[in-house]
Amino acid sequence: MLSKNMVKRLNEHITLEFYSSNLYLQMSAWADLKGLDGCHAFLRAHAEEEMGHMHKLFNYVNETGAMALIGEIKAPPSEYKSVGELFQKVYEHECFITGKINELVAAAFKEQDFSTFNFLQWYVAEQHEEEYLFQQVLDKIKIIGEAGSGVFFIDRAVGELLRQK
Ligand code: OFO
Repeated sequence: MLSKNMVKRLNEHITLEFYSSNLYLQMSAWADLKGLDGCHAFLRAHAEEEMGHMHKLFNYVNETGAMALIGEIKAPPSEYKSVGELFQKVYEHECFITGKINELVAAAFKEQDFSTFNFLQWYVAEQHEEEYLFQQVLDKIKIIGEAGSGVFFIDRAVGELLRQK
């Protein structure tokens, strides 16, 4: 049985994971429009992953006798100056999500809700992987550079990262 406070916090996070999925789906449309097939596929796949994160939380809340609630989800931005700016925003968003997961973990620990504490460990590990993944993308963008045909090679490198997953 979850406390009211924990249900509220977990439900807020369900909405955030939904937003993450919409954010990357919207970004994939931007990439598609720019002819960046690798980035499009990568972001599209990541949007699906985020939906998985949302479902996992959604099920957990329901399994513990509370009701999962989807809150209001704001529209994600749709304009980016460059592929570099887009992935910088992705990285910043993932760091923000990591902070939110850390807050949840701290709250579960404080309440001695060890079931939720244990459940959240999956998200802790996942955030580590995601920050690493998007740091890799930013590194590649920095190395290749966006000038000239750089964007073509960045797109190829991002598509390759998806194949390695
Ligand atoms: Fe990108 O990990 Fe969920 O939000």
